[in-house]
Amino acid sequence: MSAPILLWPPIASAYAGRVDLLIACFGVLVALLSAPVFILMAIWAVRYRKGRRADRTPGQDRNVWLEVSWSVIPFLLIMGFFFWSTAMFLDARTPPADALVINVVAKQWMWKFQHASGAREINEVHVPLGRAVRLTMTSQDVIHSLYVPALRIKQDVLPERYTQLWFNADRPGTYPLRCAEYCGTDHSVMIGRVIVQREEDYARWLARAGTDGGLAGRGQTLFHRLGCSSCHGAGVTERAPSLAGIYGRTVTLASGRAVRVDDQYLRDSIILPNKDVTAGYAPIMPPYGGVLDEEQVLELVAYLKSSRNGEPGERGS
Ligand code: HEC
Ligand SMILES: [Cu+2]
Repeated sequence: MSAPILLWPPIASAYAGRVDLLIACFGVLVALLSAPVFILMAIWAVRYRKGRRADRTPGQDRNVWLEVSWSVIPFLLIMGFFFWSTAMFLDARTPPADALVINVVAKQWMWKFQHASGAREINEVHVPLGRAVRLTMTSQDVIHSLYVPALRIKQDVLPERYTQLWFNADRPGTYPLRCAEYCGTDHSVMIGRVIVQREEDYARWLARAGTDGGLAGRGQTLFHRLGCSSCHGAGVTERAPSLAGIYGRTVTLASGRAVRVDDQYLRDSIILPNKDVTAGYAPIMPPYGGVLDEEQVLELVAYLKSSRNGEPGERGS
């Protein structure tokens, strides 16, 4: 798959337009601040060149206000850009609470996507038009970086960690997605597509893509198959803490530290249970790092999150 090199990628979200505006304005500012320096340098280099009989007596007059102004005005302009870009940065880091979550697992050399419905895709991700979408991303091997030029978003995808991106595409179409972190031999073909569809087309696609038990459903199956339920089953709290409604709760660790349970905490609890042992329990949980791939871990996490109102181990056990 090869696409022509675009100097100005298409704009597929309001955020992308704001990024372009910021860059264009910053470009103009830098040009305005540096142009006088280079123009005067050129003029004076010619005027005072060797052999030219020019008046070389040092100037006597000093204009304090002129000197103050050329320090203060650029400073204020730059601070303006600082606040402008910081506001955009914070916005880009804060997905709306109701965003549609799609999981991403990167590996040499492909992109895997998991939808909450259970639908799975490789190197292609369908998203609805005009809805906030949050990507929870991790890598199965080395560091990758998910980059969608048309949305002006890019974020490193790291092993052992969940990173996030969010966007709200407002123009239907198919947009390239690339890996922006050199990740080995076939890095250059680690290319995918973001397919932005109108709500009804998206719904049709989702129905056709199937659910395969649903993401949380697959997590539930794993929960039983791996024996998690034998320790964390409903009503059993002597051996292991209850996992019902654990997401978003604050847990006290044996070290005395209190942590809020998020995706990363759940992941670490499964892969490296002895890293953060819950207060009041013996560290008897076996590590599942070697047993599970990242997609399965995400399924388990989805299950534990979905059990906000239910009891993990209760349903279907
Ligand atoms: C042999 C019993 C046992 C099995 C099997 C087991 N766990 Fe645990 N689990 C524990 C114990 C004990 C703790 C608390 C101590 C700790 O944090 O290591 C715990 C802690 C946790 C926590 C953190 C809970 C908190 O309150 O902080 C999560 C999440 C978790 N387990 C998920 C799982 C999942 C998912 C599986 C299956 C893949 C599983 N466990 C299998 C015993 C078990
Ligand atoms: Cu890569």
